[in-house]
Amino acid sequence: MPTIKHLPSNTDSQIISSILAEDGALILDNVVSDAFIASLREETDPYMLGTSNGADDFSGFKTTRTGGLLSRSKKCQELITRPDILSACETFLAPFCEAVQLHLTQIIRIQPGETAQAIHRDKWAWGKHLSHLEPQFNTIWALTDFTAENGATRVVPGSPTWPDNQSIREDQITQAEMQAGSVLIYSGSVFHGGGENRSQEDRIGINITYALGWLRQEENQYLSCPPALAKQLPDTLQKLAGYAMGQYALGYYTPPGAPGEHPEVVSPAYALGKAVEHESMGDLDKALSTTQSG
Ligand SMILES: O=C(O)CCC(=O)C(=O)O
Repeated sequence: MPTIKHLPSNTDSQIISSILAEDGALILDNVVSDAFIASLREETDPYMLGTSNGADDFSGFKTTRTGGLLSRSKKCQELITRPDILSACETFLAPFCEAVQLHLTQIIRIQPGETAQAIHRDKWAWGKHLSHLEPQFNTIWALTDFTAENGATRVVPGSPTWPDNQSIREDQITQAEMQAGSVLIYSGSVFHGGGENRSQEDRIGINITYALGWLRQEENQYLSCPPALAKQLPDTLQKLAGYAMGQYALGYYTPPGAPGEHPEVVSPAYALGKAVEHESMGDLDKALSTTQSG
């Protein structure tokens, strides 16, 4: 039976990055406290409990998925911007981008009687066009213990470089068993899926994922967290959500209005009331030096 490495919460980002490249997944044990989880659940349980089950096999007929956590939960905001996680994420994705972004936030509650989800790669969200690169850095924070019985994530360690059409045998799959407060970190390339819940309790995790800054986000952050809400967020979160240029010329917009009322070509930061350089599409020097050196 393959295994997932368990590492201490203070593991260096370089080590996380290299294990992730090879194994596709690892667990950091006991990163957040019971008190942290209790506060997070106080903020998010009302939304989770008001969420209907999935409408198809992949989403899970006995699974609820609750998003929009960027604006709904301050504790979730803390998880998103943890310096240790962001540093590991940036190290891992650095070969493929100049900036990372928030990809999705989702509380996944797998309820008793749920069957195992199909094994898949998360990067298939973009179709099968990205087989040559690593677009994603993913986390699932355990809000309850994750056990083999209650549906701990099924993972195929060592699978990031396998072909997309690889058939997966049961003996190549293990489960991310971990205590509440631990986090499963996994790549967009590793084969994995939600587990079957044979227990009498819910398995609850909070899935926070990041992606290359030049890709489309799975959860549309501009709609889940529109400017009126994004204005209230700290700067780091605004940028991660996408209220910043992705790189030169990437993501600018033209504010609607009367002729001459607004500058013509601006960073999304303008929508938050921030002063931006007039008709600037970002840092051209940086873009050119990246192109030349790349
Ligand atoms: O909840 C889990 O353990 C994994 C879920 C998953 O892989 C997915 O929904 O894509």
